[in-house]
Formats: sequence, structure tokens, C-alpha cells
Amino acid sequence: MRAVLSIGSNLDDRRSLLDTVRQEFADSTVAVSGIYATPPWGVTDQDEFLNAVLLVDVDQTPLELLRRGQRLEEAAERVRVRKWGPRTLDVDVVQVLAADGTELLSDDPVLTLPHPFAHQRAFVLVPWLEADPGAVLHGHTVSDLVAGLDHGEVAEVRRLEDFGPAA
Ligand code: PH2
Ligand code: MG
Ligand code: MG
Repeated sequence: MRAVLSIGSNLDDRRSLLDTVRQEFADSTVAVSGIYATPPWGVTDQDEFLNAVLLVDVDQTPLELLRRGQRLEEAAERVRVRKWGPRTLDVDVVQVLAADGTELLSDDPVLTLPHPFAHQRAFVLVPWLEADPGAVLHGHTVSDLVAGLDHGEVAEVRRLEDFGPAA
């Protein structure tokens, strides 16, 4: 199964924390975006985030993959203080595709698929489009979704650098 992971950090050594995800999935990464600096969305009185997107091919269920991400969050000593608040590391499973390319749908509150807000967040869509220019989310190309976003929001998502060596 193929999954799209959106990862973010706005506390501590943000690059090293994102890199723990890159390393965890080093053998299963099929594409990766650059690292982007993004203004905090939702709760705006917090530091800027670094965000990136990884496409991974894994032989796991979506819930196993979620747990794998949560173990990295725990290793980053993530403390859930407030919704949308500052975090050392966030690993979100944005989309899961079955082997035949079908998008998995789930309304399980533990792991809702696709991620319920991904289609409207520039900090997810812009890196995703870079990692997979042909990506489709729920019948819309990610390219069209980006084009439909507020232009100011898109402009504020700034690519800083490559995210480590190409997989
Ligand atoms: N994550 C959030 C809330 N707000 N803003 C940015 N820029 N990047 C994030 O990853 C992010 C956010 C909740 O997970
Ligand atoms: Mg999140
Ligand atoms: Mg999360």
C-alpha cells in the first residue's frame, strides 16, 4: 500500500526531528518534497513550522502506519498541550492508496482517511504537489486544489531546501 505522510515541527531542532521520519522510512520512501517553512495555521501565536511530505510504500495496515508515526512523535517527546498548538513532531497519514491505486476511505476518528483538512491546507498540498505532481485527492488533482487556495497562503509556504538525499 502507498501512503502520503505530512510531517511538521515547530519546536526544538526542527530539521533533526523531521529527519527521524526520513530515516524511519528510508527504505520505503518513493518520493519526498523539499523542506518548507510555513506560517502556523489554526493557532497563529506560535512559531513557524517546517513541513514536508513523504510518499511511502509499506506492507502495513493504515493503523500500523499511524502507530509507527506516533512512535516517532513519542520519541520526539511530543506533548499534546492544545489542539493545533506547538509540537516537536507531527506525523499525519494524509492518504492511503491500495495496490490498485484506489483511495482508502475511513471515517474512523482514530484515523480518518483521507485526512479531513488536507485538501484546504497549503502546508500539506504544496509539498505534496512537489513530491507527486500527478497526485489526486478525492477526485481532484492536488494541482487544482493548490490553484484554488488563497494565493497569499500559498505564497507564504516557502521552500527552503532539499529534504536530505533523494530516496
Ligand atoms: N499542524 C497543525 C496546526 N497548524 N500549521 C502549519 N504551518 N504546519 C503544521 O504542520 C500544522 C499547523 C496541527 O497538526
Ligand atoms: Mg497535524
Ligand atoms: Mg497529527
